Amino acid sequence: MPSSKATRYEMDSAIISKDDMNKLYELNNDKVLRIVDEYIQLCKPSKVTVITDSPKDIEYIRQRALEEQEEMPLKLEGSTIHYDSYEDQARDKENTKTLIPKGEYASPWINTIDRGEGLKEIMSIMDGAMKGKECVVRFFCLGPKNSKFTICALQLTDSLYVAHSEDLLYRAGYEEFKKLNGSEQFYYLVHSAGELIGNPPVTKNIDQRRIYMDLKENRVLTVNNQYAGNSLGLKKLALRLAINQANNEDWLTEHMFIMGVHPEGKNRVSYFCGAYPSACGKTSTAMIPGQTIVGDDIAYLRIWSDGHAHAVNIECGIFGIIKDVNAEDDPIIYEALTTPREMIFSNVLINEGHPYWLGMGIDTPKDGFNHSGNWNEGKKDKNGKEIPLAHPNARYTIRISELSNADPNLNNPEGVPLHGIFYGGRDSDTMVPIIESFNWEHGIFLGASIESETTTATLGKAGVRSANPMANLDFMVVPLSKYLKNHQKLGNALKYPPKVFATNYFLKNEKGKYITGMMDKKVWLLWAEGRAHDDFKAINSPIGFLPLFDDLKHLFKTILNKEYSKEDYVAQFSIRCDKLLEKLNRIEKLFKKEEETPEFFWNLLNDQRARLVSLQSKYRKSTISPFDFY
Ligand code: SPV
Ligand code: MN
Repeated sequence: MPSSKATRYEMDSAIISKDDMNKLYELNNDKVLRIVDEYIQLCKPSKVTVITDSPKDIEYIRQRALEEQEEMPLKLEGSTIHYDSYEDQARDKENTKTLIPKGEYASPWINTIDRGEGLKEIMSIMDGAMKGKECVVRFFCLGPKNSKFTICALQLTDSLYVAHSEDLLYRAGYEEFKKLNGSEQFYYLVHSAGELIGNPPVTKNIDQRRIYMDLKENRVLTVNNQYAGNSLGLKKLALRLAINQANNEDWLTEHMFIMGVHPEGKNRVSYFCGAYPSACGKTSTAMIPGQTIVGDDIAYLRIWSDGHAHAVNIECGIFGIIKDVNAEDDPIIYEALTTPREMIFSNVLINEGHPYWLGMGIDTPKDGFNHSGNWNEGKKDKNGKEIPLAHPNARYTIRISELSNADPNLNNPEGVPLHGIFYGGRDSDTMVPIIESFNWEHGIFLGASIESETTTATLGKAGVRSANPMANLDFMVVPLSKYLKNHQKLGNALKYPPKVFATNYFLKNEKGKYITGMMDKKVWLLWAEGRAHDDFKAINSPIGFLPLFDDLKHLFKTILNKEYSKEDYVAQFSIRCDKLLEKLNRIEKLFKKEEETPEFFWNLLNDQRARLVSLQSKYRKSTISPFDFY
């Protein structure tokens, strides 16, 4: 029970100042005090600093990150560079585990460890992990302030880079914590980069890297890492806590962008969310020219009184892949990254104080400093692998408000009403570029069937096809069956459920060449927006609603000034029955592993299969042209 006057803790005055103690007392929250006390005792930092929302405190973090060389200033004013260890360049799936109490069911793809055992292990690794370092105590707010969506989060970290990144990525929450009025309803995230080595200092004991989710306590403990996907409590770590919470309530936590779509000459904006696995075009969809961005990574969705689902971006910044950001393909981000402002580059090449990355569209230097240290072209790592000039998963961290296409509703406590949802994968030979689901439940089926080829954003081999329901599988901490039922429940409670679309930007021909252009996604997007307003008719095909040729031809001409041919249409929108049936088999196999996959899901899968089989036998061929349905 929260008390009206928080207990006075006797923390060691040699490591925490009276002023800082008072900042904690002012929150009037016993649980905050308890947590800070417990983890100081465990991690044993030599200093503890409490950071409020004041500009002075925030500036302190910026300065300290530079002093500790966790970041180094670059020539472009306001920008800095941070490096993670050569072996710490992506999310570590293997050592990211959910603590499961004995006897509780967990889906087979959730990486788990017995709660008691896991806590014992990580507490022992964290014991003394902050020795000789400063621990900062930070307060943030997931989602806009003063909103039904708001979740407060407390972060303890000994990484000034983590603390600084969170300033760019999350809303300040010290004042929001006061409003909790002593309530224990908040997440807490404790991180230590552990022992550091080298210059710039990077995590030494990578083999002791652990990221453990404790749903029972709404906490995440993470140690011996720096890469943001493993270290930033509020990002993929709080995402997992929120997935758990949402699935025990009546809302959704999704790995989704949120964008405003602005069809020309129509005087309306329609909001869309989209879930794509890493490096499958998510940020580039959210950044399509002429549209506005609310968020690029994580959304909360709630049933709203106007009958729509409303969505908020839980973040207010972007931790984006920098590879292939260039003036032509990503003009808005490129412009932001090459003009002065506060931003953090990570794991890119630095030469004479300027950052360089893969695919930036300009001549790049043959030497400099990168995630491997001093670098020159041809340098190999200890496994004999040639080191590229920057890591393919190198990143930039920037505030959305710094972008010219920031949506005015970014911080709206009501969120934005959703008209559509996109699911996208990376698939060279099966799915059409865009398809609309028959209805909400069929949309769940499309989302649950996302497959993609693995990328460099997770450790391990790249290029392997894997299923990734709702692009959220990496973060799943509840049984998939429960998650699907929760989706079903939400849509059924909505008067106006969003229309659901599956996209695939990666379709190739037999020669292995992409058969859609980089910017074609703008056409798919505006077709979907039009469908949400009944502007276009569609083909009722066995796998969902397909666009009509004339509509696409018109959209290609008006949006991209491109001639769209019947040959393009047939190559892109033919239904590949054999491939689709193979895909269904893979999906079936996956969901059979799950206990209690809901019946509606099996019905959808079986119906889809039956429709494909009968289509194939009707036409006596396995690839059916969309014109056959005219
Ligand atoms: C992703 O990989 O999905 C990201 C970056 O958004 S990370 O923080 O690594 O999750
Ligand atoms: Mn992501």
